[in-house]
Amino acid sequence: MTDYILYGSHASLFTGKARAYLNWKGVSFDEVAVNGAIMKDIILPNVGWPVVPVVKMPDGAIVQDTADIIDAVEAQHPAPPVMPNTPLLKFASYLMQLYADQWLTLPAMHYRWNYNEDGIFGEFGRSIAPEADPETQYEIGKRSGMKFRAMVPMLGINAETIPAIEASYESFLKEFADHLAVHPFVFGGRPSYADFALYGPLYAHLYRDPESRKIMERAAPPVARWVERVGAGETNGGLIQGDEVPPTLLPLFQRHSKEHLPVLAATQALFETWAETAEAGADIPRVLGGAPFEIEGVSGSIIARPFSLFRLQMALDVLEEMGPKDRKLAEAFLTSIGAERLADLKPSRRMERRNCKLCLVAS
Ligand SMILES: N[C@@H](CCC(=O)N[C@@H](CS)C(=O)NCC(=O)O)C(=O)O
Repeated sequence: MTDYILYGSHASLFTGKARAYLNWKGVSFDEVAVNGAIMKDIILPNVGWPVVPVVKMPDGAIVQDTADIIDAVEAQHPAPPVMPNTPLLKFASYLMQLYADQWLTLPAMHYRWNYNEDGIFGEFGRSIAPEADPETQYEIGKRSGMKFRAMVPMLGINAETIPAIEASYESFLKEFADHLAVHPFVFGGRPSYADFALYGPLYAHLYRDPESRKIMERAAPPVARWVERVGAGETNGGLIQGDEVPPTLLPLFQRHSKEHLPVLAATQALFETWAETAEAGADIPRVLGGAPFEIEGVSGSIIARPFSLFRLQMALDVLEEMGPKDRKLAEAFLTSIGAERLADLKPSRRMERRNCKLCLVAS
């Protein structure tokens, strides 16, 4: 009997993140592909909305959200910790997660749906209905996949922005490859929290989808090798000594600040307006209008997602817990990546996850 069950899908970005983490952690788990019956019997009754991944813990508890899954498993198996235990690297890990979960999803969604669509519909169908014939599988997969495909224009991916999204992604790949020439993983000789966060977009959509894979192999083979190392759960080596973000990571963080911070600021403004009249404990809408962005000099508009502010809150909590010496180091780091105003983007009302949903803190 295995201890954990991971309900997810091979093609899913966030399932990839959870799977790679569980593999590395070395816990025993079974992965179960979500079909209609599992959605109806396990996910909807426990989570309340259709989403993957979901993990069943050894005590039967159901956990959703990759960050909550990692926290729950870490609480059971603390060694070795997935999170660096120095304040600045911990802060930078959450910041990398904000980038990976909430912004690198743009190239991930673009390449999947604009380069790999047919293959993905077939794959979704095979996973949901393994017994059906290929044509039926394709139709079933298409029905299920259209929900995700519909996200593409909402993320601001369109004819005008696509060349800029591609240029930014290819630059990101090269910058990450430059880092990997010095360190095998984000913070040294073994994977940690930030690696699993980045693995989400970089594995399922950008490495595993065949057309995306060709681009990664052409532009940045070391990143493809890193994807393989993280997926294999490599545990050799240790994290870097000291509490300094490796200089080779600064270009990645700078890119994130430049592209994503204005979106976070616009999302925060929309959130503040909504929060003025919201009751304590209220469910937070998943989308609150639109936010302008600029990428490689091209303007676009993306749905404003309060969940991004929640991922930011996770990082800012670490910043706020720091003593004066560490805080000074963190502020110097933020200045070096063009994110001096990050702390100002903190919403005035605190958010939490309750019953697998994002809510205002009830107090
Ligand atoms: N914040 C969640 C995101 C999970 C997520 O977006 N999963 C996708 C598949 S990769 C999904 O099921 N989306 C359905 C939806 O968002 O409605 C996590 O980290 O687990």
